Amino acid sequence: MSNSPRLIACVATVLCGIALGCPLALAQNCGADLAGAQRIESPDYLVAFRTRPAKIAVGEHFSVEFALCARGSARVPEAVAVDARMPEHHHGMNYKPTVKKVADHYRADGLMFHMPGRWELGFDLDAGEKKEHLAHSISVK
Ligand SMILES: [Cu+2]
Repeated sequence: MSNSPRLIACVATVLCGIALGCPLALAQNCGADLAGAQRIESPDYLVAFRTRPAKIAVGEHFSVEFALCARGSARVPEAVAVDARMPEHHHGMNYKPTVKKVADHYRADGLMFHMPGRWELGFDLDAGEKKEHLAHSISVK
């Protein structure tokens, strides 16, 4: 891994949290190492993600690589879960993805869209008292 200033800033931000008032200039660079990532933004958080493979096939497992960044004085989430559902059909996936930290981003493995249609890929951020759900719509044929 390189010792880029961005990585150091990222690690420092995670380590020091909100109490020390670390500079969170991070949001602009969120997911900079994930080429082609899409962004989901809320006032407090930003998720930059890409799927692997990029084109999701119905009935085949895929992964999601993502970076999670806090904006302003928002507290860095302690935990994040990834899930997906079909809002129109009122059901989720048949599999529960696992999330692990990989270098300065995360990777969720074991997702599968088992039917065609519109899915909502969701990220559940848990920053203690504050919980937030960020979602992105993905249609598969
Ligand atoms: Cu469905």
